[in-house]
Amino acid sequence: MTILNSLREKQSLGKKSIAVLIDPDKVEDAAGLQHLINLASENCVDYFFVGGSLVTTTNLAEVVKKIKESVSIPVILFPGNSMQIEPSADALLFLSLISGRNPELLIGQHVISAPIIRNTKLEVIPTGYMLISSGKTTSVAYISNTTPIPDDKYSLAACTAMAGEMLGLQAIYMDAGSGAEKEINAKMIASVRQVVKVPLIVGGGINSSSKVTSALAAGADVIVIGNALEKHPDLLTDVSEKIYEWNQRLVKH
Ligand code: 1GP
Repeated sequence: MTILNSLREKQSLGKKSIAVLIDPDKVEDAAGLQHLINLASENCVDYFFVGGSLVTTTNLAEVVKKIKESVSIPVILFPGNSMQIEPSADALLFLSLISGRNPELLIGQHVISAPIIRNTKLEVIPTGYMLISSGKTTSVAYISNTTPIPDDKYSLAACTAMAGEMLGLQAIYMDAGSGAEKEINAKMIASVRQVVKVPLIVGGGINSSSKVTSALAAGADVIVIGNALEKHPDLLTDVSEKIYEWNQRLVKH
């Protein structure tokens, strides 16, 4: 089954997933990476997202290789630009930054990367990428040269997601940006959830299990957590417990 179909199936059952984001730039050493991979496996993480808005190192392939050698958790590329394509991953979020008005990130980079992707076996997941303001300027907002949607403009976010879905995008990723001061608020997530049927991925600044619960209740299907694990890898246990509890509740009812 494709990753997208598995996401759809889980969504239809109300089951939630967790994705661990690894930014190749922030991998300090092989031991730290291995620890995180092992921890993810022990805690039944569903996906690895690999990428970053500015990847300055050349270890993307090594990071993917290390994950693939160690565990069977699917690796999904989360590319900041067309240079971050690694054929040995399983899938690629083909992101169109629909919250912004930078043509390069709406379609330009896609034109450049399409023929390269065509020559790989990567599963392409067309994804509407929406940046939501989180207080301070994040790397992704700066690098993408776009203005995130203000975090109280609920209908703006809803209409953006709706348009993305009408354009045929198969998932929506709402992101406050890595290490965001404020995670995306529940009302904002719910506003988007109410108007689209595609799987909803939510990330940025999620650094506690209570924030996970709030995002799940608001309608997120996949929770992405990256930055917080760099300092506190053990947080993953709390977070995955929340997801497990949520999914168990479905089994009981
Ligand atoms: C960033 O959504 C991801 O693009 C994850 O954010 O690193 O803050 O967890 P964090």
